[in-house]
Amino acid sequence: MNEATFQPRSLLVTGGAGFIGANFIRHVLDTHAPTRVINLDVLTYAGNLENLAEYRDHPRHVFVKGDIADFALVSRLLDEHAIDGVVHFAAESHVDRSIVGPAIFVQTNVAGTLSLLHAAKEYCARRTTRSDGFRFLQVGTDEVYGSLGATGFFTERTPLDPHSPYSSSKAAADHLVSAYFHTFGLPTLITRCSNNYGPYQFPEKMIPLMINNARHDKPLPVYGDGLNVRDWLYVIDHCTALWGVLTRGQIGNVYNIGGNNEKTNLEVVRSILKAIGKPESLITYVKDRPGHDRRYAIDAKRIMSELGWKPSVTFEQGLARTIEWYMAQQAWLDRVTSGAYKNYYSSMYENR
Ligand code: NAD
Ligand code: TDX
Repeated sequence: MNEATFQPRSLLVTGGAGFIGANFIRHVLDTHAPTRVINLDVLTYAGNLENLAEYRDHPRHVFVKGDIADFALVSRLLDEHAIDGVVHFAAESHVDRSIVGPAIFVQTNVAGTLSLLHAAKEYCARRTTRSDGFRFLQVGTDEVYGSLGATGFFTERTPLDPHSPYSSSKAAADHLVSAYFHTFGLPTLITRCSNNYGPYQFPEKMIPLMINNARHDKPLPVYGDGLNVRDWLYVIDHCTALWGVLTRGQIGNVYNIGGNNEKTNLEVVRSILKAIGKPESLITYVKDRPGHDRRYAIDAKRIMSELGWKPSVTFEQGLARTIEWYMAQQAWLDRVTSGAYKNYYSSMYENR
């Protein structure tokens, strides 16, 4: 691996109460002292501070409930905490929800990202310690590239061709990030990662949903013929890749991140049933997702060769770990599915 070129002292992490953001914050607090984390999250249905329960009083973690589109709040946080890096996870992230209600995806993923970029640009202009460096890392998705046939891979040069309201809003956000780099010189980086799985993922996404249904002997709803392919990456491997890009990536670049773990949805669902000891008769084919992308596959050569990153676990190891985690954390799953998790902020954070 290359030597680190940038060591952030104070990061603004947006969307840190969500799935990947929470895993990233845990990873940074555990392994990257002395970096401090200011966690800005508005706590939509997907934000769950229980994901960071053991870190509530961590001396290097500050949680702020607020919206990325609140320009005044973001500007104040940047100044007050002398932020030298923004890691931008906050988003509406579920494709099915974007089909039912696209407007919030444009509001959060496009307008929210624009507001955040503008606050970062203005902050950089008034900073006195500019020589210390600054990074804005946009956490993007491979879905912006569209859908593949039976062969081929997405490279960083693949033209963007998003198909869902979700991926279109993420593509628009990536373009805005690029515009702020080219037009205003904001030091930006963009990553585009394949499907993540692991602890703390909201059980609307396929893997935790199937685990949760299987443990209750409920039908496992497989869209269409179940032969759509996703390229799965264990969430901790995404986090190590993000840290690598943040600290050693070349400003202005895009980095694809992927695990070379292509699986059909049916293969994944069968593996889950086998691991939990439930019958395949639970598999239920349901109406396909409109505009359902057939196949994603990432060419991650750039991050591997430039930054020396590689995944630490195979899909089989990661899935076994994930299933074990969900089976051991059934109380977490129950509080999410019952909605009780929504009271966590008011009971644990307000009136402290
Ligand atoms: P998630 O839905 O679990 O979490 C999103 C978080 O953002 C939540 O905590 C939510 O409360 C917060 N948020 C939403 N709107 C906000 C706003 N206006 N202001 C502040 N906070 C807000 O999402 P995730 O799966 O953790 O994904 C995180 C990021 O990674 C997203 O940008 C997503 O596009 C990207 N990504 C996800 C995957 C994946 O497989 N999950 C893969 C590649 C990229
Ligand atoms: O009930 C289901 N049945 C099913 O067959 C669900 C929820 C999904 N699926 C299929 C659709 C997809 O082919 O499983 C696959 C994975 O679906 P999701 O978990 O919804 O993920 P996907 O749509 O691929 O998008 C995810 O990966 C890229 C994340 O939600 C995005 O935020 C990320 O950018």
